[in-house]
Amino acid sequence: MSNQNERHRQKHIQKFFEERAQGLDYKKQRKRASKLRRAEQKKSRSGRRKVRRDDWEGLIEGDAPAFEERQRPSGSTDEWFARLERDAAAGDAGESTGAELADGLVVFVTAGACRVEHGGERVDCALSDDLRRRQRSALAVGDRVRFDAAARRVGEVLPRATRLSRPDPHRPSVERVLAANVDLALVVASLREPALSVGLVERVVLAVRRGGATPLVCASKLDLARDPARELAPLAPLRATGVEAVACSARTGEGLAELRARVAGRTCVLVGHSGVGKSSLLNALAPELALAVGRVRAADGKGRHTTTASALFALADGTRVIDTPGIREFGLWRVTPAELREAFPDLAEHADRCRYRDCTHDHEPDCGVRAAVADGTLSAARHRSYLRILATLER
Ligand SMILES: Nc1nc2c(ncn2[C@@H]2O[C@H](COP(=O)(O)OP(=O)(O)OP(=O)(O)O)[C@@H](O)[C@H]2O)c(=O)[nH]1
Ligand SMILES: [Mg+2]
Ligand SMILES: [Zn+2]
Repeated sequence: MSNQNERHRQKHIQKFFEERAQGLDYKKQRKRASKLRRAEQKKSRSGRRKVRRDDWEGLIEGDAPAFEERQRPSGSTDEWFARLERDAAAGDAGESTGAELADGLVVFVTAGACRVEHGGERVDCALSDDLRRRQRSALAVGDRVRFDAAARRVGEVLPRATRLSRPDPHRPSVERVLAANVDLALVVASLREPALSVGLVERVVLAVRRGGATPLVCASKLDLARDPARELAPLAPLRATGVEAVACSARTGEGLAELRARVAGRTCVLVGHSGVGKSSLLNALAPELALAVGRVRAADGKGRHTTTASALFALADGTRVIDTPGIREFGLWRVTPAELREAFPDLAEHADRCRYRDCTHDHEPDCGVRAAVADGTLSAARHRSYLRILATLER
C-alpha cells in the first residue's frame, strides 16, 4: 500500500472513531460504512485484497438491523486460488516493522481496527487479516492484546479470564463477545421507563456467570418508583439465589455510594436494554466523561439506542467501566439445559420429587417442580421464566 493510501485510510479510521465516540446515529453509521466499503472496493480493483462484507458488519453493534446476510462469494476455483495468493501477498509480514510487540488493553473496537491503551497512551491500530475475519468473536473491548505500536497493528489477542457473550443477533451461529476480562457485570434494569424486564435480567445473569464474571443487578431510576419495595419484588427470587442487587438513581444519587463501593478498583461492564440509564449511571460515577444520554420515547417508554458502540473508560481511582449499546434481546450462547437448571436452584430444590432424574419440569408426568407451583411453595413466575429460557436453548 502506498504511503498516501495508508495515510488516507488512517484518516478514515480516525474520523470513524471520533464520530462513533460521539454516538453518531445508526443511519449515519451505515452511510459511512458503505462509503468506506466503496473506497475499499475501489482499492481492491486496483489489486488489493477484496473486501468482505464481514469486515463492515462489525460496524453495527447492539441490535440495530444488520446488512442483509452475506451470500457465498461467486467465482471459479482459479479465482479463489488467485485471491488466496493475493491475500498472502498482502499479509501482515510486509507491513510490520518487526519491532517488539507491546501489551495493550482494547478500549474501543470498530470494523478492522481498534483503539489500544498502553502506558497511558491510546493508539489506533489495524487488525491482522485473520483477526479481521473473526473479529466479532476474537476481539472485544476489554481484551488484552500484543501489538506493534510503531506499525499500529494488533498481532495477537491474549487468552481471556472472563467473557460476556451472546449469539450474534443476525447470525446466531457466531459468538459475539460483548466484553472481555471483566470482573463484574452491572446488569442494569430500570424500575420504570422502560418497565422492569426480569426475563432479560435472568438471561444476562446466566450469561455473565457462564462467562466467569460476577453479576450485580442494578435496579435503576429508583426515583421513579412509587412503592420501591413492591416494585423491586420481581427481583427477589433472583436475589434469593445469591445474585446481589443494588437499587439506585442517577438522578437523585440514591444508592450511588453503594454502587461506587462495589465497582471500586474493578473492571466492569454495563449491560441492559436501551434507555435503562447505563450511560447516565456512568456519568454519575464519573461526571467528567460527559457521555451522551438519550430520552426514552414517550409512546412506548423505550430507549433510542443512544450509545452505539462499546467503549472502556478508566475512572480516576483506576476503576474501569465498559459502557455498551442497549440490547433488545439476549440470546444465550451455548448454555445447556443442565446449566440452566443449576441457575435456578430454587426450582432444583423440588426436583427430587420428580419421577424422572432428567426431568425438564416442562411436560413430564409427576414433576415435583410443577407440583410445588401448584401448591404455592414455588413462584409460578420463576417456573415460567425458567421455561421461557429453556424453550430458547439449543437442545
Ligand atoms: N428519572 C430518571 N431518569 C433517568 C435516570 N437515569 C437515566 N435517566 C434517563 O433515562 C434516559 C436514558 O438514559 P441513558 O443513560 O441514555 O440510557 P442508556 O441505558 O445508556 O441507553 P442506550 O445508550 O440507548 O443503551 C435519559 O433521558 C436519562 O435522563 C434516573 O436515575 N432517573
Ligand atoms: Mg447509553
Ligand atoms: Zn420435574
